[in-house]
Amino acid sequence: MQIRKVETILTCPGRNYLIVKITTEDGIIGYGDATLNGREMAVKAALEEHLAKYLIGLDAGRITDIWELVYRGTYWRGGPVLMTALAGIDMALWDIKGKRYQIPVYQMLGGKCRDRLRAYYHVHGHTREALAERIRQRMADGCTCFRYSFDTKDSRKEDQYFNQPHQDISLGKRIEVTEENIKMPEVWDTGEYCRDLIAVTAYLRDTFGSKIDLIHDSHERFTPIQAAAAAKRLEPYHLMFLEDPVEPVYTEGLELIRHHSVTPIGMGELYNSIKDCLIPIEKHLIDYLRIDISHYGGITPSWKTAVMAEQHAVRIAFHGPSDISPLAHAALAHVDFAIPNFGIQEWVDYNEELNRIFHTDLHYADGYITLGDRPGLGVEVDEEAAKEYAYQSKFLPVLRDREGAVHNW
Ligand code: CS2
Ligand code: MG
Repeated sequence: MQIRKVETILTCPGRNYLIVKITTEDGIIGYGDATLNGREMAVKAALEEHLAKYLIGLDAGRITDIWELVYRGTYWRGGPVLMTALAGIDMALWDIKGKRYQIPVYQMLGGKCRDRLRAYYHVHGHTREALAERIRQRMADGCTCFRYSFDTKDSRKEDQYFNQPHQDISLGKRIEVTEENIKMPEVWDTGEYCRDLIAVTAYLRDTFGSKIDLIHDSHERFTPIQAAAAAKRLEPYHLMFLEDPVEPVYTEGLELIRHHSVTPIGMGELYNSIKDCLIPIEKHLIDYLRIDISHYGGITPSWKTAVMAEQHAVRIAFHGPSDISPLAHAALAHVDFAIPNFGIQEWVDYNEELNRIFHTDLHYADGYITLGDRPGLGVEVDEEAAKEYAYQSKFLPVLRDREGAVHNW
């Protein structure tokens, strides 16, 4: 099982995805996801120019050893670009091992702990009524948990809103940032947003009672004391969790939130290594860990972290947005199925183009995800179809406050 080739495939079936393809001497092909939204070229170069050559000739079965080699053996370590490159390699190696022994990855992690995964979708409404309507539509498909967002009314100006900046493209709300509009930042006011957050949440709870679970993603926009105040005021509406209330650097800020409130906290899509989440997990500062399997170095460290989190009653709710590929969704689902402390899974619909490229073994129906028993990650990649969708240069949005200063989005 010597590694013969390490290649990348960049494709844009709506959004950009970077795939790692590893081929062994005996002809086994493994695929992994190395997509980092808005930084695809940096990861591609890291893989092709800097990491691939270390791997040629190594035994593909030595996954942990290769992980260590890439992570610290080559000196520069950590950060989203390198950890995403490493994740692509790691997933491809697990895929190869599964194909070699003809078993799914979850079997290598101890087998399934559950028959299906509960999933949640993003729902966005310009107004609270539109949001409730969107939830009703999704409820008709069986979904019972929602990550809700809304646009915030500017109380100082008639008919003006602070638009939610990070909308999922599938909702048709996302403002694509291209070279043409890259200099046009969106404006944000956290005070106004927080006021609406409490009111909208109260409205949703009042409208739906306990029929649904609610998650709100504040996307690191609060300072620790703002987050503590929001979490306290949200208590009566019993969220499943308040996501990313503060930036990951404010670990002590999480203590402040805990001190004031029992609203459960979810954190993690910006964590890149086990060191980032060690203190939040061990000190019980978070309830749901939301690491992104593609930005955290892949299956190997995500599974180890999940085992550690289990010892501290922290549940896993992997980051699973539309800006990572179905290969990443497959990888995280194999881990989700194999761990006792699975919490919930963020989920998205795939468009037709994606379905042409990625033939996955995951199926969503009635609010739950099931996984078949194909070997490895269980995803067949149609490389010819991938070639039809050329890379498109796209950028991440920028938020500024009313005075023009940069604000977290
Ligand atoms: C969001 C993401 O899904 C989520 O929880 O925070 O959509 C996030 O904005 C993107 O992954 C950024 O690329
Ligand atoms: Mg998030």
